[in-house]
Amino acid sequence: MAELEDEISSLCNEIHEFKIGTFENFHDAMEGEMESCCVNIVFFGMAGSGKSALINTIFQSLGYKDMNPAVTQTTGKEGTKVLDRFFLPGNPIALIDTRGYFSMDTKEEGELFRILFGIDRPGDDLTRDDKSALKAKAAGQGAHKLEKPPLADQMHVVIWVIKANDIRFEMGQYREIIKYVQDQLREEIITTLTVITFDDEVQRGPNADEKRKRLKEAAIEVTGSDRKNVFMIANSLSEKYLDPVYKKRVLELMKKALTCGERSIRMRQNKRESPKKENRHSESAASELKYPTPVEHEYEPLTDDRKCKSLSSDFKSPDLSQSKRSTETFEMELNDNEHCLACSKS
Ligand SMILES: Nc1nc2c(ncn2[C@@H]2O[C@H](COP(=O)(O)OP(=O)(O)OP(=O)(O)O)[C@@H](O)[C@H]2O)c(=O)[nH]1
Ligand SMILES: [Mg+2]
Repeated sequence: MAELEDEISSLCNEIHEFKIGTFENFHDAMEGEMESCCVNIVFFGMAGSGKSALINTIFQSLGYKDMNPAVTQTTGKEGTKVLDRFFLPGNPIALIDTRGYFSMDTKEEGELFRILFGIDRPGDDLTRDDKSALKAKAAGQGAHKLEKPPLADQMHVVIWVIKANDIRFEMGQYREIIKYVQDQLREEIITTLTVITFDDEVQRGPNADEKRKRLKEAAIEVTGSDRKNVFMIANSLSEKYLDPVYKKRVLELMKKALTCGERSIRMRQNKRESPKKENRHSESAASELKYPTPVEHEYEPLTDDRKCKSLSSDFKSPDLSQSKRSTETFEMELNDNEHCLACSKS
């Protein structure tokens, strides 16, 4: 127990001390690009899967006992309807809460990509009406068609939240729902971490360990997350108590999100066609300045731990197949035992 407490305290300290550049060197950053840049961690998932509760659990795990910033369904409200952003006090870390999905139709998918690329801004209404249908139609199916704001305003890591006892998940329907999104995230070099919530209910049911194993396997297949990027937790429903085992997992999730987020920023900077060409500023200036869309899809989704070669013959998206592909080899320095972040499977 004392060992667990030590691990928790050490993880907590590491996160509290996090500054941009803790895990990566941003050699290819444009002048001014990293100033006031946060690691943007976005939470996606089906409605009611526990995204907002997870944000509150993260605050609790980091010792902010009196903070429950995200609106959960238990507060008598319907759930998240506005794109919300919560900063961890004193850290360049932003947690972005989104509205839950129901079917991942074109409206919902379009909304997901607009959030991912910083086109929908914190505070924006996420009502899915005719206006959002028009926006989705205008972009078409394919996020690469959207003009993107500066990288600092885009999302850098995705946490996909799945409710353990969601029947659609158990029946394998999620696979269809998020396949296209998963391909796009990989293409954009954005790692997906998966959190399976409601572990307390799994624990109470029969054959809990067996069920956990099955759920984990299914999650790996559905979200494309690496095995070590799947976390099973029970959210903290009372402000007072969170099981230390879950607390440690939540802190490990956060540390992983920060390393993945920083690496996504570095790799996306590295793959830009003309880095350092011009100053890029963050959010405040973003509304006034128009930057050329960074050249995306230069390289195929990365597939190997140490070398990521381009030119995929089996990449399915018709739109992407028309985009320019480089024949160069894209090499990355990875630490031992680490996987290329863009690779979802080891
Ligand atoms: N037992 C249990 N309940 C949970 C857990 N996580 C969330 N809940 C409850 O499930 C309900 C939905 O949680 P939210 O966090 O509001 O879900 P959401 O994904 O943000 O929902 P939307 O914003 O509508 O998409 C709330 O009543 C939470 O208290 C969990 O791990 N275990
Ligand atoms: Mg919510």
